[in-house]
Amino acid sequence: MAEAEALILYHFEACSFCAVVRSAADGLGVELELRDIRKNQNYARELAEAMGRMTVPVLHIEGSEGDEGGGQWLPESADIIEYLKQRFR
Ligand SMILES: N[C@@H](CCC(=O)N[C@@H](CS)C(=O)NCC(=O)O)C(=O)O
Repeated sequence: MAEAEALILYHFEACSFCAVVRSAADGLGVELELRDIRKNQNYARELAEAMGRMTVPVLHIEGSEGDEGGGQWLPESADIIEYLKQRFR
C-alpha cells in the first residue's frame, strides 16, 4: 500500500453486505478503517456528500497514487471484494 493511503469502509454492524466485505478483508489480512454511519453522524454526512445516497458498504480509497484529492469511492460489496482480492491476494 502507498505510504499515506487509507482504506476506509463506510458500513454499519447489522448490514449483511458490509459483514461479507469485513470478513473478506479479514481473510486477506487487510486492515480497513471502519466508519459506522449509524454510530457517527459525521460519517453518515461524509458518505451522503460523497455518494448522494446512504447505501453501504462503500470503500473510500484515500490518498492513492495519482489521486488528485478526494480519493476514490467504491460502492457495491462484490466490487469492493474484487478490488481487495486484486490488490491483496
Ligand atoms: N448491492 C449492494 C446492496 C447494499 C445494500 O443493500 N445495503 C443496505 C444495508 S445491508 C443499505 O445500505 N440500505 C440502505 C439504503 O440503501 O439506503 C451491495 O452489494 O453492496
